[in-house]
Amino acid sequence: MKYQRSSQLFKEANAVIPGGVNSPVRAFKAVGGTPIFVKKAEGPYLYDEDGNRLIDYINSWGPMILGHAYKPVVEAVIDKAKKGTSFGMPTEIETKIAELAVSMVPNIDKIRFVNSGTEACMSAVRLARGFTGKEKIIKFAGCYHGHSDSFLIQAGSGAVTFGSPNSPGVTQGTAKDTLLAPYNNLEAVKAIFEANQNEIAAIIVEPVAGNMGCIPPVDGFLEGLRSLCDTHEAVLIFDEVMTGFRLAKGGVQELFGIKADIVCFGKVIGGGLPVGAFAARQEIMSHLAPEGPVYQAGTLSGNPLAMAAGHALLTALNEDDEVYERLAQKTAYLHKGISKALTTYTIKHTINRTGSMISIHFSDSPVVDFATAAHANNDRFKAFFHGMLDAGIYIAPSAFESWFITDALSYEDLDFTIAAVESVAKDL
Ligand code: KE4
Repeated sequence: MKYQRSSQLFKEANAVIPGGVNSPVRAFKAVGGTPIFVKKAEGPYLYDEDGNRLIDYINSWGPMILGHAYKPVVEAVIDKAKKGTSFGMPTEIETKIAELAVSMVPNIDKIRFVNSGTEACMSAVRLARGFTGKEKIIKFAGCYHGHSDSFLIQAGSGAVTFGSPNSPGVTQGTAKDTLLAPYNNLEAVKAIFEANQNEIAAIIVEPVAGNMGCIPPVDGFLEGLRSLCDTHEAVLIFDEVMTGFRLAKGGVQELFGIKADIVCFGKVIGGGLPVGAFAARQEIMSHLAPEGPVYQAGTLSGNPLAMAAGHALLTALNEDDEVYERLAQKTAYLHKGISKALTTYTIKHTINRTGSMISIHFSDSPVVDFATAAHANNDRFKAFFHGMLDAGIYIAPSAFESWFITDALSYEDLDFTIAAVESVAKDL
């Protein structure tokens, strides 16, 4: 059997870890089958415990933008580890990566490092509430900002509605302060502001969504959110955990020329180690402890190994003026090839793409929000996922995820992938 060792390891894991995984999406629940256990990875390739080589289009959900085991990152971590792994005291490397991040991203004066994207987004909302003195937040159905209670809120239907918890353990008290709108729907956001005059502390948004598949903002959407926040004195939080340092040096703020008030980071900023961060202009960050009253803390925040990994990766991205164009061109090439292959077999599909984020939806209508993403033929996606896996290609184990392209991919890898799509498409 092709995944015998992974199956055995999954059985052992299930005996001591809930669902056998430390993050649910890894369990393949959305696509069925046994999750793949990775033995090692290098460049664009994963090597699983059964000796299969897979071309990786997830790249740890974004961080591996220059490939797995990227030498400068590995060497930086080894070098740091020899000098101790954690002190709970300030170190110079934290300032170095902070200075670099602030130099790369517009509209931020200061940055606070934490240990995950969840922590970054959770802390950003608390800071926005502390800064504005208001309590409610607006998020978008289908956008994911981590597993903090305020974010695990699912509307009933797509229109403006009070949130209701979509996870046990989230209280009604929490849910009432999270209001939902459909992504790309400015009218719904306007209605929420009208119905909650002077109560909205912030909008938190994935400025290019990646948790419903990849969904770009429609023209005017981000500009409209900016204008509504200015009118209603609310904070605009860009959750750039996925897009930060991936879509451009300065992320979506640079790509679309829109100013956020607070920006959240994760994934790439840590070079594959546990790092999240949130950043803003001094007027807002001065409210954060110990400078200000909004409390936030973390034993391993600014961990020297994680900072060294992130600093090495951001340095490489910052010094290469062509990397983002190369990534965008490779993703466009993949898009064209996959679409041609699927069209050959008249497979209804739509492909969304921004920079090095891309997703395939088996739907003949545009995918612009959660409802249209959910409308796609996701049974067909399951068959596609397993066909690609058997062909040696690892794509997102869910239709509600984006793929993440790494610059380590060669055009031969892309052609191999396109050929695999063609071979799988004929049986879809
Ligand atoms: P983490 O806490 O998982 O580091 O980050 C949460 C988060 C926040 N914001 C955005 C836009 C995110 O995409 C994420 C996490 N992304 C998922 C992938 N869709 C992580 C994978 C997982 O949950 O295992």
